[in-house]
Amino acid sequence: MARPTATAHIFKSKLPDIPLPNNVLLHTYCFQKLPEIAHRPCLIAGDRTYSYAETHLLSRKVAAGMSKLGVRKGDVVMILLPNSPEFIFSFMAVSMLGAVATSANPFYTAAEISKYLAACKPTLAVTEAATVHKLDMGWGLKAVVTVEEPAENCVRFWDVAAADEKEAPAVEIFWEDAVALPFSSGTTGVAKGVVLTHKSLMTSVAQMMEGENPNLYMTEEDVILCVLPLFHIFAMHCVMMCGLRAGSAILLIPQFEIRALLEAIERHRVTVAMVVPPLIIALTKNPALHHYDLTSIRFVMSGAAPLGLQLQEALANILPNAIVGQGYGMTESGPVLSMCLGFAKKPLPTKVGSCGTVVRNAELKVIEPQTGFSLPRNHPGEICVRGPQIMKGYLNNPQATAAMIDAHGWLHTGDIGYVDDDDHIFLVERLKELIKFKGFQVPPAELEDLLMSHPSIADAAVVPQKDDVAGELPVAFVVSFDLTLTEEAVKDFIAKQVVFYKRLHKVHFVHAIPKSITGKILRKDLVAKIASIAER
Ligand code: 4UV
Repeated sequence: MARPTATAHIFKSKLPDIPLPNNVLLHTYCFQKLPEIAHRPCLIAGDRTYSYAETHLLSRKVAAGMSKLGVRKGDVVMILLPNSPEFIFSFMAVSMLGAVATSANPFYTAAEISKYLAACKPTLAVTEAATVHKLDMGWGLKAVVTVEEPAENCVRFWDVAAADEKEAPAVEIFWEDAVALPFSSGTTGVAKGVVLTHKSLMTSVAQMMEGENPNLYMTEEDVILCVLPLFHIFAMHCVMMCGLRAGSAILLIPQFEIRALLEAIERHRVTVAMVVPPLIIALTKNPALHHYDLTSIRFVMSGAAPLGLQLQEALANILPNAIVGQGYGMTESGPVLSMCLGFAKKPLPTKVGSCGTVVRNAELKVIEPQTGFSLPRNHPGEICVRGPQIMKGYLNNPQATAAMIDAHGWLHTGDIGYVDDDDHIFLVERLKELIKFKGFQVPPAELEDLLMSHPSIADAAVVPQKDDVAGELPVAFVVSFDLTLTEEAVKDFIAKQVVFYKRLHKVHFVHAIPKSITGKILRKDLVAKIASIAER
């Protein structure tokens, strides 16, 4: 094999670059086909279907109503909802107001939500009555909107949505203005607000949907499954934004229950499914699968976590008429880095295990982590991406932004992968700290901070342990001089403070945490230790 040199090896999509729309705001772009599709189904939620005309009108009404509640250009609105029409109306309304939508898991604990509130100080929150008690009003919330009957001192969503759409203020919004603020821990540290602008998100949708041969071909005939949470960038982008742009119907599933899901797929003749690998495991292992007609599905896109070869093949066998492929995304990269070309209008050959090729109108390189040299084909290294779609930066954190996006505009993903002779991208491992439980982010630094706040814990490190179902599980190594401290007590201490998927699976008591001379936790050593324990 050729030795890496200082030459820049830059990889592009197999699809040609195309002129992308310029200066179009995200909501305008998503609803641009409205005149042609006004009466087509847009959102399906239980027995209620909203047409495109209704969805657009309700988004405008909610914008007018939010403005009456004091939301101004640049303000942050927190959406803390399960998958629902109200999530989408709120998001689009915020975009129309030139405000910024931040979203988080409604199952988060009050302490987790408070961290987000403290970081971005939203003006308004839209949530469920059962979640209101988790909102600390001390961070400057002017009002809380609830989707059902209002909790005390809250406003009813449908009263907000009753506003006269003509009263929504005319605001001057620029392409470079922020529109979404999802949180991500990136390559290191705790979760940070990721500033995504109209430009980044509109471009990212356009990279999927534009051109003679769109990379992600979906039309108004499609019914897209929305079972992944809209508060995470994958569904927010690929289902909500791309789905609206395509004029497809979006089938909203608020919570995962396998039989109800299968029934919904059959009943609504779902054609496109965006999923994460654990969901594929749940589907393929469930004997009930064979009682449902799933033949309407024409493609399944897996993302957010590695999809094993056997699993991909198992699903392909169950759905012989469907293309099963992967998308590779990251909140900070705006979000899509690469996409399976089997989803294109005129599909190109795909390879099992590949995440497709880099999106069009963008560049990708693979670098040697130690030297930063760009590597040729077939050499694994850190994947970097550059293009108009990547984030503007982390909210109020220039240092973390500079660590992620270098002076030449390359975003360093912290993922190790390579590009093969046919431009296909294969991910090999994760260089960064991040743990992914069923595609959900579990930032080790957050759990380490919590562990260190325990009076009997002197030092701690959290690393991933491989798991067939969840992908990875968080496991802690703890130094404690209190010999009475038990594994259960440490687990309980964390469980009380975090959402279910951040709970510790195992706690190992050790004499010291291995660290480099600069004090960095030697995570690879701990991961190796877990593997050796598992082998015993
Ligand atoms: O920041 P985040 O939580 O973001 C995501 C976003 C996923 C996608 C996937 C396809 C899309 O089309 C899309 O819009 C969004 O998960 O986590 C980013 C990290 O998740 C891992 C990788 O380590 C990223 O840096 N990851 C994401 N996709 C894959 C993956 C994949 N297909 N295979 C393996 N790991």
